[in-house]
Amino acid sequence: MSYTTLTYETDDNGITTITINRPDKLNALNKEVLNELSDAFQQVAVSTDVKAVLLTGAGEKAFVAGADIKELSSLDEHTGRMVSQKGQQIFQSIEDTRKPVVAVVNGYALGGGAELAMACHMRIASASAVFGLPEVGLGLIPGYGGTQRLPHIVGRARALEMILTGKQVKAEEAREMGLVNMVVENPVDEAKKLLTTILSNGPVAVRNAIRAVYHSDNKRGFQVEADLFGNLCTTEDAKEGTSAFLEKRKPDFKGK
Ligand code: CO8
Repeated sequence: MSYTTLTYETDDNGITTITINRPDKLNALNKEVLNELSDAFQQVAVSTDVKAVLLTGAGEKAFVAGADIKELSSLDEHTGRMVSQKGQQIFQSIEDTRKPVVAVVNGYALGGGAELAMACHMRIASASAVFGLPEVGLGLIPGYGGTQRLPHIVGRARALEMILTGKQVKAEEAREMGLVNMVVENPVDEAKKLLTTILSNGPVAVRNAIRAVYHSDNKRGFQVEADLFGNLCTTEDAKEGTSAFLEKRKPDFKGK
């Protein structure tokens, strides 16, 4: 795929690395980045070559330093709501990806950048990572899903503390809060290792597990889990996985 503000590369294992590439602006999310991200995740959804996604930002300094503040300064009530809804939809399409999506966070993940990382299924950080929702300091609030996703990830009280103070949280504290899965020296290598482990499991099971977990915050979640479990019982993968265990051999999953 060819983009102006992103790079998009798929390796032999089906891991697609999407890199937001505006390092001179700390990878801030302007309209073009958002449109290209939207397109890239549509490609991910339809491509049979893509099995998993690693999303990161170019350069050492930032994952993404937020929405482009230059673009925010001229919004009115109508355009502000529209821009917020459009970003929410794009981030929702990332969360809805039925292939595992891991954010690799180096440096700043602020405002829309933190919200983007939260829309990914898992987050792996380097020690330089800094998370924060500084919008109140700009007279705004998070508008790309941050007020909704952060409480689910870290709990309401901690989410309110971050959102109302705008304070920055360093990598280790973010790990303790559950905002990142791990803090490691080589987060790209670690993310690829994690994704490779996930991809060794039954692909339909992985897909259904992501769906089931994202229903865990509503009462229908148990019903969804049972439906998805039942659906898996009809797959060749589940027959292969259980037979392989009983026959003491490694499973050979076909994704069917
Ligand atoms: N938007 C636009 N440009 C940015 C942004 C940004 N968010 N962040 C950094 N830049 C630019 C700087 O303007 C600068 O450009 P130039 O060289 O042309 O002057 C370049 O990137 C480098 O930045 P700095 O010189 O500031 O680098 P420092 O190392 O001194 O500072 C910081 C790094 C602390 C990260 C600093 O850049 C900063 O505070 N950035 C803004 C962080 C922020 O407030 N982010 C939240 C933005 S609001 C938001 O994300 C709302 C999301 C919801 C939107 C809903 C839609 C309506």
